[in-house]
Formats: sequence, structure tokens, C-alpha cells
Amino acid sequence: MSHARRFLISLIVLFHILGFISVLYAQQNEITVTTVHNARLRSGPGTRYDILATIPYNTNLPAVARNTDTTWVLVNYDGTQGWLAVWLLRWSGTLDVLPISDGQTIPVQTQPSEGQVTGRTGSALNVRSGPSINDVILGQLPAGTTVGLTGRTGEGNRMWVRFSYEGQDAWLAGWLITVSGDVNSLPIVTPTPVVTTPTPIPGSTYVVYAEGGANEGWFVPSGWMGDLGDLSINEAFTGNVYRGSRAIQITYTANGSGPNVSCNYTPPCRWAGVYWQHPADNWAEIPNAGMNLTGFSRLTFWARADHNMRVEFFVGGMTGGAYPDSLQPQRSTGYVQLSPTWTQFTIDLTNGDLSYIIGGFGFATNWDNANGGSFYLDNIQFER
Ligand SMILES: [Ca+2]
Repeated sequence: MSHARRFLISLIVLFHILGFISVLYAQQNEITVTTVHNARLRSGPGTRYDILATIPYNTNLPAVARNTDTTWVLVNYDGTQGWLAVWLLRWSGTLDVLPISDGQTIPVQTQPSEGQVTGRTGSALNVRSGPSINDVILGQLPAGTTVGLTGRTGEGNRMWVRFSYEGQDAWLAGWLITVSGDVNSLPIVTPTPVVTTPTPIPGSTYVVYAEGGANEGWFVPSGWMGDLGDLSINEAFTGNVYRGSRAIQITYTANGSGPNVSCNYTPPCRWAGVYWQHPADNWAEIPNAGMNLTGFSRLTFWARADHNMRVEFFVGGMTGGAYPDSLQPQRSTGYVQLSPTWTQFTIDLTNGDLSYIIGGFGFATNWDNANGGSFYLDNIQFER
């Protein structure tokens, strides 16, 4: 190749690279984020700030600014500016080019005076002592009653509203009344949880998984965390099982595939895990749902992997709502090495408060397993 021709090719390559960079630059100046879950729009960059709105899954929004460590993004939503956690979002390009805001640009919400926002019952409606159908019924409002609202908790069709009933705070199902005024201006009330201790589970063992049958334990692998797209679970694996005819097969790809949830930094999370919850999808928000496993002293399970794999296993420790695990912090194996041979592991639970367990079992694995892999679980049970 002549020098002149080589030079010409170099020039062409250079112009292509420059063009690519300018396209990237243009994209970065107009960054759009997309919600990968229903996402709470907040008045500041943190979960302690007021909820301004709930933005539906898969909504595209122009990004305006970010906080210093790029864990929250300021967006425009129907004319309202507010903050979204980046672990609820995906986007193209990089968020680092957004200007940094200290979160002071959002006006502080003014609280309405009592009675400013009102609710009207469509039909006769139960009045409850707390914001759930498990709370005590204090009375009933006739159809067409209008009351002044003083607070709310939850959102959408799970929202409960507070009002004054015979001199005490009481609650109505928000989705069964017609609200006049801006319901979002009502203060968010965190009710004092009333947790009743459930009856202890009898028997020498409490099975979380043996064969996946309907009569087995009530914890289900519903609490997915981290890079969700990297995980798949087969609860009816029929190859090399430890005992019986079925085991759990868990495959982890270590690609960082989304949705990416529960990591307080720019995704991918570089890890994934699952809680076995009771009931399914209970992230500590459901009252009086825990299992009383008092008297059990350990959780045992059998595990193997196709190839050596590092995985952590745990019991309890779930937080996030008003009704968390009584066992805090979680008891864990730490990261253990799984080999192709079935091996029994034990999580010691002695001296732990097992009176209210909602996260009966769980695992987490991460990019230490660079190529991912499959591992297998069988005979997961609490023992005395
Ligand atoms: Ca089995």
C-alpha cells in the first residue's frame, strides 16, 4: 500500500470517528430516561423527600439534572419537576453529562389546612383504625358522606386516606371515595405498625423446598433483586437432584441485564438475588403476614453447581416497609463456594428473633462469577 493511500484511509477513518463522537455528543445533550418500574417522583434526591407523583412503568421523560453522585435524576413530568432514583430507570448515553443540582430547586410543598382536601363516599364505607383491611373496623360512613382528609399513605389503588372520626384518627380506602382537591398535597402518614405475633409453627422441620409440592412451605421465590434479567429459576428441575425427583435450578448470566433494581448506584448492579417471601411480593409492606418460626435453631439446605460458583445464602433481614423481618440483620452463610458435588450448608439461627419471618430464605450472587453459571438447591428447611 502506498503512503498516500494509507494516509487517505487514515483520514477517512478519522472522519468517521469524529462523526461518531459528534453524534454521541448530540445525544448526550438530550438525555431521556425511561422508567423500568412504577417510579415515585420525589421533591428531592432521596427517599426521605415527599412523593409528588407516581410515574407509570415505561414512561419516557427528559432528564434535567442529576445529584452529585448520579444516584438521582431531576426530570420533567407533566410540567412538574421532581427526582427519580436511577435504579428505577434506563437511559441511553451517560447521565454524567447532566448538570449537577443540589436539590434546592424544588419548591417546598405547603401542607393544606385541615378539611381543604375532601373525600366523598360513593356507597357505605367501613372506617378502620389503620390503613389496611386487616385493621379494626371502627364504624361505617353512609353513602354520600363528605369528610375532610388529613393524611394519606400508599398510592393509587392502594392508597388509604386519614380523617378524624369521632375524635380519633381513622382511615378510609382511598380508591373507594371521590377526592376533591389535590390528594398529593396531603401529608404522607407513616402509621405505627401494629404487629400481632402469629402462632408458632409446630413440627420438627419446616420445609421451604423439597419437591416444590403444594403442601410445602409458604415462602415463594418472588423477591427478585439486582440485575433481574440475569436470573432464571426452575423450581422443577429433574436432572441431578439431591433427593426425590426435583430440585431448584438457578441460572445466572452475569451480563448486567435489566431491569436493574435495588442498587443505589448507576446500573448494572453487578449482582442479583432472590428472597423467598411470605406472601409473594411482600417487601415488608403487608401487616401481620410473618411466619412465627420461634424454636427453630437453623436452616439447612443442599447445593451444588455445574462449575465452581460463589453464592451467598441468607435468612431474614428484609426491611423496606412497616412490617420487616423480626430477624435483623439477616443471618448469612457469607459467600460460599459451590462445587459440582451436592453439599449441605447450615445457617445458624440460635438467639435470633424468629417470631415474624417474611424472608424465609434467599441468595445473592455477583460478577465474581465472571461467566455466570447454574447452581442447584434441594431440601431447604428450618430445623429445631
Ligand atoms: Ca428434591
